Amino acid sequence: MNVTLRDELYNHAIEWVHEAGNIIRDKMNDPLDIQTKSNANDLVTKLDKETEQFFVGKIKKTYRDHFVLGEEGYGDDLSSLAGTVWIIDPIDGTMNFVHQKRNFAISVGIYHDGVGEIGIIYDVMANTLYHAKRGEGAYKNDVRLPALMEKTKINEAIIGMNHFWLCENRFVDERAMQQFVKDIRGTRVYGSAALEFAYTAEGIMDGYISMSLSPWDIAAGIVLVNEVGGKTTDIDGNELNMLEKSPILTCNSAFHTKILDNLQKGRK
Ligand code: 2AM
Ligand code: CA
Repeated sequence: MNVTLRDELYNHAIEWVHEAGNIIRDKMNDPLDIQTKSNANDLVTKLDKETEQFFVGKIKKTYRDHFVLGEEGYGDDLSSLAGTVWIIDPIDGTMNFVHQKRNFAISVGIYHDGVGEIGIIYDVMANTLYHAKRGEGAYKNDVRLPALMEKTKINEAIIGMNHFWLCENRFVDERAMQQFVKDIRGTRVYGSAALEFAYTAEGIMDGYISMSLSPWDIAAGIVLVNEVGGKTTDIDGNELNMLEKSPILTCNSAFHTKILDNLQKGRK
């Protein structure tokens, strides 16, 4: 992708993310009109939908030939990542948004011919912007994030994961995962995949695993994690298909094989 165009997209994306953040903060105490999607705990509100519509409106007006892949379905129905595709989660961590009014993020990944060029994750209530351009490093606000440290000791690792890994599940033997939790230093559950990717890029967690994430949950995060030398794959170590849901692992590259080995131990 042409560097001048990429810089322009980056500036527009950051401007729109801040505008959307202002709208969310202004309206979040109005009635949210909460509905459910795939199950009773998969929430969506009026503001998720309005925020996605805001982005689709801005993008389609400014870049007629760009595509949008968005969680709430106001974008395009894509069967390929050819061209420039904005992959957007208007509110990542909707349950946190509804119940806690914090710990949710706007996630915008911009891909060109399938390559992640720009990643932006905005923690709306903390007013913290994680942002990256491929090959130019990742930033938290104005501070460049250092490359992730070469770590070796899994017993010093903090891994983001939720309790579903420890209950009976269709991916791995829960007893193998219970042992994994004992072997590492600690686990964390933040409830926003985008923020968990951002924290992994920041190096305050060493990795994050999730059983089923969609492209909009991870598109921006992948670019951030790549820029600090981290690695993102599915839980078999395969490259992700960015048009499908996948079980995912993102982490400090030093731990990639070790975490995969643990996931494989009781693989069903
Ligand atoms: P969301 O808030 O945009 O739906 C919660 O652990 C994380 O998983 C959030 O990033 C959430 O994104 C994502 N997620 C993906 N699919 C989900 C589902 N079916 N139900 C709840 N959270 C889901
Ligand atoms: Ca969402």
